[in-house]
Amino acid sequence: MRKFEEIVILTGAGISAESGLSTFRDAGGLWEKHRIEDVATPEAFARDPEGVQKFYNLRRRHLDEVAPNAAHRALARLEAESDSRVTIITQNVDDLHERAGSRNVLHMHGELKKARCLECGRASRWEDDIEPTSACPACGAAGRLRPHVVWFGEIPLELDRIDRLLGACDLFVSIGTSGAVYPAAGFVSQVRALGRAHTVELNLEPSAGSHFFHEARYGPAGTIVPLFVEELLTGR
Ligand code: BJW
Repeated sequence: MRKFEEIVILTGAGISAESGLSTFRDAGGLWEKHRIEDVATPEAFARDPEGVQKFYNLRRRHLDEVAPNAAHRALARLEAESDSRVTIITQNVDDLHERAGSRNVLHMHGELKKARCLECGRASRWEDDIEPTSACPACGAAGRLRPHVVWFGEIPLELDRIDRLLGACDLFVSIGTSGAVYPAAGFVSQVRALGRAHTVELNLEPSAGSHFFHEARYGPAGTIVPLFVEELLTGR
């Protein structure tokens, strides 16, 4: 294994599956039980704010019942022990990377444990249910909080930083994502177009963009991610 200086890791729902969080598009996933149009668009929130809050309140509560798995812990170990700069770009709204010890994490689709105020625009830490009368910790406005997540048709977060990271990396690793949702699904081709980074897919099965990667390993993240991290750290 060659030595890398700037490692960028894109993660998706598959990395949290073995912790007990549902993915979206697998059999039994969230989009089998809920229609995207009912829970994951700004129009759904405008039409049925209570139904949408309920969907996210339940998922926020569920976070307290799960724990990081071996894949999250391996990525935290990589950041702590490697000489390379390691950045995780996660599409996940859970906090399992942080709870495993990762520090350099960008949440491009937001965070379940934050609420955003429609009045002042600030995102504040939020542990409990968002109620119809909940007040914004920043400006005090009542009944104006929404989940701090990125719905379909909204612009993902941190895109300028992500663009710079993709341009600078010499290793790009994609873990546990189906490659169905843009712009994240296009990151690997963006990196490949620059021609300087090695690209690796770690997933249960080939993703929609699997042919873009130089290398792929398939299996449960809790098994294949620790092995891959061990290779990176030992150079073997
Ligand atoms: C395992 C495993 C194990 C299982 N181990 N692996 C037509 C063409 C192109 C684009 C568009 C289009 N029409 C519309 C668009 C844009 C749209 C889009 O991409 N739609 C597609 C459906 C086509 N995108 C957007 O709207 C985005 N915004 C946007 O484009 O803005 C415009 C803009 C962009 C850039 C610059 C300027 C302007 C916003 C997308 C927001 C996505 N939001 C969600 C919900 C977030 C909140 C929430 O959690 O509820 O984000 S949708 C959902 O999908 C969630 C996820 O982050 C995202 C990706 O899912 P992910 O993580 O890949 O999960 P799965 O379930 O799909 O896959 C899991 C994988 O894990 C599978 O491969 C399994 O095999 C694997 N796995 N167990 C390892 N143990």
